[in-house]
Amino acid sequence: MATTTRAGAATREEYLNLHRWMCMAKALDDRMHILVKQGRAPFVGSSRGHEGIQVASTAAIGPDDWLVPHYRGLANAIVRGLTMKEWMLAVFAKAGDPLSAGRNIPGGCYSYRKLKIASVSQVVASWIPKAAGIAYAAKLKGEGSVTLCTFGDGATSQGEFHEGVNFAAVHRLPIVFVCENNSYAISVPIRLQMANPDVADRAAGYGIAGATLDGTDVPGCYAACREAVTRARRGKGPTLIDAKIWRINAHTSEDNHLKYRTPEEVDEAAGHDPIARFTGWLIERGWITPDGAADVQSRCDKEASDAADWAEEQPDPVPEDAMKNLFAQGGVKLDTRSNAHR
Ligand SMILES: Cc1ncc(C[n+]2csc(CCOP(=O)(O)OP(=O)(O)O)c2C)c(N)n1
Repeated sequence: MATTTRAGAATREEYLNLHRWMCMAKALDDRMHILVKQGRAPFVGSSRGHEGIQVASTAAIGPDDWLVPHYRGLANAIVRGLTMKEWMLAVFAKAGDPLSAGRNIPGGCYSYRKLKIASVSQVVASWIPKAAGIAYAAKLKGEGSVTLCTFGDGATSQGEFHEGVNFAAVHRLPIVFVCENNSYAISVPIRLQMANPDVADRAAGYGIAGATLDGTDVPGCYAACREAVTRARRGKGPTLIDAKIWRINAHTSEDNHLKYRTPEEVDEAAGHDPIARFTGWLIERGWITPDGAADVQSRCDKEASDAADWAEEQPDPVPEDAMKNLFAQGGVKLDTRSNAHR
């Protein structure tokens, strides 16, 4: 995890880590698209275009903090320590998949206790009140941890968004909400989703801090997220961040976005690739060369391809395990006395 040298600024080495994590996410994303076309994998919910805000926000929290990301959060999980092999075990629904033991569509629904990643769900916005609950528990227990909760612009139209953010605001919870605003909810453009496209404007209504960011600007996002995490950790309550980004691919591999986006718009989105922008920023500072950056990407591409070939050969779950890990085993003892948590 990155640590700051001064407020909001990371070191060269830490920025190079952010770059490598973004390249890892792109490599896995590209490889999954190939696997789907080859009929070897079922599905991709692409994170292309989201990588900048995802690595910046996740690097801003520490290993003891909680991550509650949305289903598009591949780069978030990579920053926490998810390996390419682990991800590919999930893509091929193998028995050793640490995310859902082969139970769910890739990246769609999972948790990973070891990496403190909780409650990824396909049910849009359902994880927002749960993230507030995790932050509430941390506050009651005096753990000192911060929760990072991410979601898309479409999720902000759900009741759960209001319930989760309002609860967090009232209880001044240590939580950072990040809207990865790609301006689409599948085919529904933002103008049909909300009359004010600036989600962070709603922060004032909840009495919390808000920030609107260019989500393709990695250093800017990192600085703003560090500030929000520091605010949360100091007991100053939640921040609602609106990071504007471009969805480079279709909603998922099941979606044909040319039914509702023009080819020109799709080209324009590709021109807002956060990896290209951040690579340019690193090159300008002399922190990486163009060849060095290309080398990082091609190494990641090879690792993703090798991870896929390896994962495909791993054992499938056995039928007898079909119900395993779906329900609590052996009963859970709850202490229901009021204030028992204190
Ligand atoms: C409660 C619920 N309603 C509808 C859906 C179908 N659905 C899946 S993803 C999605 C769009 C969500 O858009 P957004 O929150 O902006 O995130 P994005 O996928 O663009 O990152 C919808 C409507 C769902 N999964 N859950």
